[in-house]
Amino acid sequence: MLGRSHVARGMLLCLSGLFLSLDQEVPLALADDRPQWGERYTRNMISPETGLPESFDPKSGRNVLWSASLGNGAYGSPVIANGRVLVGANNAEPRDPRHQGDRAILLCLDEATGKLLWQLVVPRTGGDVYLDWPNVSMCSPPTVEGDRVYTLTNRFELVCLDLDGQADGNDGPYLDEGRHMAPPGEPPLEVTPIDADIIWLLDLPRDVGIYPHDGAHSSILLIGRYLYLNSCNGVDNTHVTIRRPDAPSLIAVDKETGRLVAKDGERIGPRIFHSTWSSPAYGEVEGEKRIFFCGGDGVVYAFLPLPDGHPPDEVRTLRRVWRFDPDPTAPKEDVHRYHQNRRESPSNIKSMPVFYKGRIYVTVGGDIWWGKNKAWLKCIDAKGSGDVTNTGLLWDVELEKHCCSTPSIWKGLVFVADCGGKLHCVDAETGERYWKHPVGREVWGSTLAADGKVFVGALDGKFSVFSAEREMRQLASIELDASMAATPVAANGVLYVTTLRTLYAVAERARGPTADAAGQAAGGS
Ligand SMILES: [Ca+2]
Repeated sequence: MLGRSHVARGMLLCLSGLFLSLDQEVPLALADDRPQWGERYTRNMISPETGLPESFDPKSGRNVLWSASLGNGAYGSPVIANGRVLVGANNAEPRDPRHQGDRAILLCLDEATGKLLWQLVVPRTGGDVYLDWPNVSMCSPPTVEGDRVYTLTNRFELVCLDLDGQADGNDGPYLDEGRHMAPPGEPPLEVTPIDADIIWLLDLPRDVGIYPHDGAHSSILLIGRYLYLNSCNGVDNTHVTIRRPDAPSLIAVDKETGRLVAKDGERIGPRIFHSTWSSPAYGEVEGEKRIFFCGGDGVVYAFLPLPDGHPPDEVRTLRRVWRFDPDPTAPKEDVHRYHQNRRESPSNIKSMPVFYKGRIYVTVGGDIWWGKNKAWLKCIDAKGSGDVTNTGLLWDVELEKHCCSTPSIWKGLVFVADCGGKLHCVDAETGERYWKHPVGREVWGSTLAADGKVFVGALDGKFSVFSAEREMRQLASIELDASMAATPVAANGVLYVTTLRTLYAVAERARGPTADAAGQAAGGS
């Protein structure tokens, strides 16, 4: 790993023209890939990368290594592994003339240059927009292990892809890529080296029996042989009916075969207020392994992971260890009666739980579209068993208004943004609030804490950088070309900033091409 990172880093630094001075300043052991969303297992939105810039300027190219056009609807965060950057895009500017019209796309770019290597192009489901939003990018940040990429497409297909794409041939068992990338009713397309290579595919609506709602969004947790993911089961387009109340909310799939091997038995379905958006985390509590999962009912659950070794023959039920209801006085029955009620409603959880020093940090509150405004950051004891609603809460802090953000816990401080456009700094031990500060109109992504800084992008296109300290100190505020709904990501000494239109690779003292030139290199022709 270090050797490859060293090579990738060397290439990047050569491009920046500063390989000597930076190499001396930055310990190589800290530069590494970021092969999933958030820190591995814990989901903490931090990074050990160093030497990240305080600011950058897309117009002059200052501190911009390269940038890539993502179309005009990019909501997903990038992942970086084995010299590639994987990021969602749409087809507003077709990269392959065979694909015209609306598609959800996953781009695989070269880490050093941002040039396109291959793309997964997926036609829309069509019909009901609540099953697959028009013009929205592929939203799920993939999880990469070795040369395998695991992700959820806009059609709620769990796929395993070859990181090398079709360049080294079409690996099976799945060999129907030509049909997969053609819209329904149209003949299969020829598979070319620029196309993704699907290894296997599990269709969650067809094979697992879910009825999804809104954009497919899952960041897969990979532990040993098993993929754990939220199912995206939710309401239908009436917003008051759950069509598949018995469908699972959390599933486990064999990464080798794509076979469903386990699902939860909590029957969360009838209590899902909107959809199942939160991806699971993992941690060990006093030597006991736990998967932490937030259901669409706004409840935090701890499950036992499957034992290591050969996958079970049957589909098992995941054993629940505890449940914690972070909003116990909110409505629990007939929850859809509270649809559009901005004062009284169930809470839901639109972010990931973060495991840190034996505790779970989670943001919870009213639904951003249809529920009450109230929202909190809550800190829960990760130990215990049974219903720990009355015993598990360590502290909570009220946020401004709704929250979609996963916290960053950095040197004893929690940083979290909210939909009221505020960034909060809270003591991780006690919950004491040190400061809050406006960062834009509304934040849908999460913060990144790294290199002593906190980075956050807002829906109004404002990108802010703060010092990760108890005292509020803003280092930069940058106006970008479009809204930001993704989370800043750092890997191999580079900061990645994603707007709805552009992915910027940002590195200290880099002097790359301007956004327009790089966008053509990555996405044009
Ligand atoms: Ca291949």
